[in-house]
Amino acid sequence: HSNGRLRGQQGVLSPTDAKTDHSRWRLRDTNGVHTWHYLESEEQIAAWPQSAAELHYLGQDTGAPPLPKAATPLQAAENGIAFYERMQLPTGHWGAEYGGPMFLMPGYVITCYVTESRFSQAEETEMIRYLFSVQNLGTKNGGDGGWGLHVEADSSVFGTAMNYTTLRLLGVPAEDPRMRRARGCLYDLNGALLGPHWAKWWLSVLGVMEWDVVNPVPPELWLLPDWVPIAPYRWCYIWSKQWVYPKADSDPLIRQLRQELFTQSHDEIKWARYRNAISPADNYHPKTHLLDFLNLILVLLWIPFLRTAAIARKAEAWTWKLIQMEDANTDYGCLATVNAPMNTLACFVAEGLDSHSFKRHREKLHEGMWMTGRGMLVCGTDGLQTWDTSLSIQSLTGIGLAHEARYKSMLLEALKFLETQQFSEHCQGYEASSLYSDPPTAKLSAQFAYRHPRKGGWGFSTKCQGYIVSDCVSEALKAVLLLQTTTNPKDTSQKVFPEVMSFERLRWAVDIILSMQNDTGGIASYETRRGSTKLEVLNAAEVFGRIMVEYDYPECTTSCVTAVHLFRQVYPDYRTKDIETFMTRAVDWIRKDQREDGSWYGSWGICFTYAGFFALESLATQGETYANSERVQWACKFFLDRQNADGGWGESYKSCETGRWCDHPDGSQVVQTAWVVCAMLEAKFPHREPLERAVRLMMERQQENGEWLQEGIEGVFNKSCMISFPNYKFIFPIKALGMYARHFSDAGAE
Ligand code: LAN
Repeated sequence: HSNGRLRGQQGVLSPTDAKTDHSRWRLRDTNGVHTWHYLESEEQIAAWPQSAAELHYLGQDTGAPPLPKAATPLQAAENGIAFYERMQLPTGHWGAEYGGPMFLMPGYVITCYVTESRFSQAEETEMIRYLFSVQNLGTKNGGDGGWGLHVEADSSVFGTAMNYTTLRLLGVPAEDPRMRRARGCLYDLNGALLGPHWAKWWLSVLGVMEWDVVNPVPPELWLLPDWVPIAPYRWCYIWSKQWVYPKADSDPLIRQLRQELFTQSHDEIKWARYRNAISPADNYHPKTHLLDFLNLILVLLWIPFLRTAAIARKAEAWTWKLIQMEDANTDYGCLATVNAPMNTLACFVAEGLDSHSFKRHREKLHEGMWMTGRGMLVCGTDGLQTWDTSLSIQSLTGIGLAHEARYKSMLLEALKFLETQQFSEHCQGYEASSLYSDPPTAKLSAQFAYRHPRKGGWGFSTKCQGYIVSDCVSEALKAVLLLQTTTNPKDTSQKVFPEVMSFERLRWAVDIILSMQNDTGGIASYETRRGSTKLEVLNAAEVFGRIMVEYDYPECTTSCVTAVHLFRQVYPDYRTKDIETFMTRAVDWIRKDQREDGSWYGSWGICFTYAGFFALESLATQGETYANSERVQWACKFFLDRQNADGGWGESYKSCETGRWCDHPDGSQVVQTAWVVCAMLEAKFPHREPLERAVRLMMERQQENGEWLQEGIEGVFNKSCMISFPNYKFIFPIKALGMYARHFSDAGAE
């Protein structure tokens, strides 16, 4: 029941679909690294009881007791915490189903199919259930039988061809009525030949298409000088080898897929003619003529005449080296579940089934999988542990409850978790190199796979994953600082939490943050911007926009601004001048990024409600609020003009695609309502009435046990792909209710 209200997300599960026994699934938490296990024996089951968090992830009743009905916003926040606290995992953090993108499981399943390393029976059964549960059938997205780029999207060739193939590889017969519907949808879209680059790449690996259909991704690009960091090297490696599943021609299933995925006869397809063919449903970001032209040169001139075997070998060797560096720096987990199966395949091709690299990859793929009541899915990353934990801590400190004895053990565990997740080393070899300086500065070097310094930072999921992100560093730093400075209100000389992290380690984090500012003043996500945005003319992805270089984001910029702002209050003497300059330039950038209608465009949450909340927090650090700033008034007006009659806000993911506000088809959303309330409170908006109505909505939607139910999807990346943040429905309403109570005094919002 917990995941009960999944608006618009339900497909059609047939009662005859195989299902595992959900009472046997367990989540192992090894210092934050997550793996799901299906217990086979009764002894195992008896020895390892299912926790409330596991029941929650599986969409079942968690046994959380009904609570006294909240009469005031603060009581509602406390009820929310009471429920959320039960979801904390053994090592002190929070976890969640991190689904949304519909192109990740295909990479996993194709890789395991062609390397003949299968999933367990239980996993396969549940992966099939998941894909059917999100198929566009019934009332979902017109019910045409396909899949889109992400769970809430309309059907596309990419989604449909890839997930259809995945289900077939997992053993679903072509005659299943839902598969027939899916084929019908694919044929209406004119078949798999009109898929984007990515679909063509994976289907060529599988041997269902031929490599001629794939626009070239030659690894030679990586032999160019370092200042052109342009190509995705893992694809290059496999492309260069033109590797194909060796049994493709003899495998009956592959031969069937060759008939099922196309509207014309497979043998007669002239593959090279379809290199640039793409369905309008998939073409979010058309390629430029320049890129088409360059591809033509590669195909007509470079590959047949100029690319000697020696060049190819040299380029392959270098891209292989880059793959190995990525593996070493992420313990074979890779940046995300999108490149993890590609690196897995590369290691298989280069080193074989019995190599350490392949075996370790195969294990690590597991960490990206997540079990739900609707089946098993592949997450966007190996989780969101550090990010959600930092935000969760702040929702409590932000509302003045962190000193209370009843929350002490929860918060102390969370603090200790963050301590274990800070990077204590840069990428391999970095510190020993001449590039290293203290404090670190952003330097680009092929020697370190172009990685930014990372010592002192935090990542999004775990330290194991190996990448820092500007805002993950910042939010974690804030969480640690806020807890370590929490005092007993009756005796402010008394600290509530021990000093788990020393000044030394906190200053490393600040050093990292300061190294991430761009010349614009703004801050990007993983690194500083390393090339001109004009490189977008070479964007070959078709399904994504704004991906060739890093961009400045109001969200990341704000996280960094608020982190150094807080740090400066606690340690006023460290790099005082640098911090001052950093903040001034960053907030100036935020001001410039405001649009004419008073809003900010969000890149990581949907959309204007998310970014506006961050931007107003940045301005608040400079004392810029409703009382003294036209720009802030303007931002508040943008929100007030869009408040629904029921007091809430609801914004559709179409806002991200179109760059214009689009109402959510299901009306107000608890999470977005909470973002706006936080935003307006940061702005010190003086009128109570509109916020009171919003608060009432959040209170009405709260369940008896303190929980909020899942509504529409919350997050986004690359403009077109949505991704879920299930804990936001706890983190932000709790924060908003508590902030409201602090600001306006906690009189009942009846
Ligand atoms: C994420 C998810 C979290 C997100 C926030 C922390 C919310 C953001 O503020 C900074 C960027 C970050 C960390 C982020 C970056 C890119 C990620 C890791 C993802 C969107 C999740 C998946 C994505 C990863 C690169 C896979 C992308 C797939 C492609 C097709 C490129």
